[in-house]
Amino acid sequence: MYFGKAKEPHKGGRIPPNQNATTKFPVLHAGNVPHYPDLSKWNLQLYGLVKNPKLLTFDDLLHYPQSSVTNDIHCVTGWSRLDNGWSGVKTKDIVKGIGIMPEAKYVLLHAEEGWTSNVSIEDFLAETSLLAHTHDGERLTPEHGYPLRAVMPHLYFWKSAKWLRGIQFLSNNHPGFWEKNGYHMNGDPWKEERFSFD
Ligand SMILES: Nc1nc2c(c(=O)[nH]1)N[C@H]1C(S)=C(S)[C@@H](COP(=O)(O)O)O[C@H]1N2
Ligand SMILES: [Mo]
Repeated sequence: MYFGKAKEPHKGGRIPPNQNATTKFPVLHAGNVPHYPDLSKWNLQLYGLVKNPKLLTFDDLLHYPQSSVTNDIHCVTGWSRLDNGWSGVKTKDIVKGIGIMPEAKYVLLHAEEGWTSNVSIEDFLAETSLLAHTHDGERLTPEHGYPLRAVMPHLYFWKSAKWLRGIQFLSNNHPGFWEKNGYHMNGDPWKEERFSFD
């Protein structure tokens, strides 16, 4: 349920209920924008319920298969941005060789400053889920998550952690930053899973 606006019919089937398309790219986050003048200080940790934990540098990441996808993003505050071009590494490619254990059912994404978001392992490994370094042909700007962000377009955009630093595989569903503050554990925009009471 969403109290902000009257219900509208889906527009052309691409805009989830009670969302409005914008051509702008709003910037939304809690906390500060990190800056990396030197990418050698950045790394990405894959850990938790995996047989082979990994610590990847940005250069390692560029040696994985690179994918480009176009998709629509839907922010829980009501804006949707259509036709975003993203490039990076698909989540299903980044997990190759880490040996995810069968008990791993959830993923907690860790960003700078301790910010987190939680998703099911199916949502994390969805065909459309990407770890992106590029948006519409340009490297991410600091505000939009440089050097690496998650993009899971089938969920509200708050799940898509900017400034990603860790991917933790867990047996239980740990609420992330917004989820602890009343946002939905799943966050499917087509079902309007905005708040935990929806
Ligand atoms: N690390 C981090 N990632 C985050 C957030 C945040 O506060 N911190 N906010 C989320 C929210 S609520 C949204 S809508 C999108 C916004 O991404 P954008 O600023 O690139 O549009 O980032 C998501 N990722
Ligand atoms: Mo958001």
